[in-house]
Amino acid sequence: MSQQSGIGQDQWKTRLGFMLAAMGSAVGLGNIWRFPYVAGESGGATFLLVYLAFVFLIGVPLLLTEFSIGKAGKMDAVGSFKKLAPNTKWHLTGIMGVIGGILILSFYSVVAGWSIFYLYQYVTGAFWTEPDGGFGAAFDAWITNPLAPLFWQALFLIVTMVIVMRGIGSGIERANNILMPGLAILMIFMAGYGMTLDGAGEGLAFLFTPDWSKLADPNVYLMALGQAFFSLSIGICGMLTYSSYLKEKDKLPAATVGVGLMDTLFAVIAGVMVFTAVFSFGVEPTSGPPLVFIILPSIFESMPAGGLIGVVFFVLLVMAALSSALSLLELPVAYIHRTLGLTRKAATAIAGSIIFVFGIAASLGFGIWSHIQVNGNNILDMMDNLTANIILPLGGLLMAFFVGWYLTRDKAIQFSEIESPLLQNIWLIIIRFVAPVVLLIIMVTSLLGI
Ligand code: VAL
Repeated sequence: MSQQSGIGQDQWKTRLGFMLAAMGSAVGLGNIWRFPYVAGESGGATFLLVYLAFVFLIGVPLLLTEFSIGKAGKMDAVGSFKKLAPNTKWHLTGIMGVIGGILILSFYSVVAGWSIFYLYQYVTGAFWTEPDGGFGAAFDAWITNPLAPLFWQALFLIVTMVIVMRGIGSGIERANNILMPGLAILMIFMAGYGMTLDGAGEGLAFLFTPDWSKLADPNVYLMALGQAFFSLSIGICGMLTYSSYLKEKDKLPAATVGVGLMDTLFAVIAGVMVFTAVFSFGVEPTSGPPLVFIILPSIFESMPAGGLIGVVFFVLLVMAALSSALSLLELPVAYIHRTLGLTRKAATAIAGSIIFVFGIAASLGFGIWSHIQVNGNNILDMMDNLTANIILPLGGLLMAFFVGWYLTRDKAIQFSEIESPLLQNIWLIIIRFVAPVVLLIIMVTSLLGI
């Protein structure tokens, strides 16, 4: 335990441990479940291009901004703002982050629960052959079932809670030390396998040959921005919370770039893995959220040893979901732990229960509450859109203003730990001008429905 960190928080044992945990937070369902279908719906390679531009132009500098606040504040999302800006309203950014984290994990755990159930179906061999009525009907029957998905969702949340209860070094860090290398090996294997399929070239073309006319579609920008924020876990203060557990000597800039690069690499590898399979079996890449639950199982079924491939795929999906869920849960846990003065275990039990209650709504939104819709979006879609397209970019914008404008230039640079004067200036220009302007334009455009 270090006295430098607030409320006797424990710390990452090593810088690598922090990096793996932050990568674990970034790489998740966002890369494997969300990225391929959002890219498929929003223009494939054109989307990828805009996405990459956002990740490196805005995402990575904002990630460093978020890390800087946490490392300097050394407390949870709300406490860090209070410490760095006492008697101001800046801590509301942290509160919004805590709410955002709770909302994301609520729907995230639904999809993670489906993933564990699918894994179970592959392990028992039930999905090695097509179920009666096909994989589409099986998926529909599954998600509309009111009770069974809740069981798997609860199981996922319990595993996440047990790890978080054990703390930073012995819980979250240790779990990510196993999850992340395992995930990397499985994903590289799957993408490599995808490339050997006949017709894989078409999938690669879809992902890597841009259609320039799509650049005129404003929706592509909103979706790419939302995806960049979601994927890098920026704007909800989960990364801020993680960086508050860093030791003073562990520097931020290299870790930030490492996380950005790895997350992007994982998204591209997931894209290769999914689209090579999708195109080699002649199915539509634009089938939306069910892509990995309907299309991929049908493809696995017609592959040699497809059942085993299914096992590997769903193992990796569950691992990715778990490593991200740890950061989403740690965010409210750290806050509740400090403000209510509870033990970590009690704080985790409270946060996990709140999340499960919201999660029930997201799950039932596919079945008995499917009549609750806004603009054709069910409860899960609403939570997803509200967080990815509004709360995350708004959180990012507020953090950019906080570090770029509220803090003095010297403080901002000191907290960022960037050493090169050139990079310091570039980073400041981005967080002061470029990121706010781009974020505002995209958010206003989307709110006005232009
Ligand atoms: N960044 C993660 C993901 O891409 C979570 C934390 C939203 O899935």
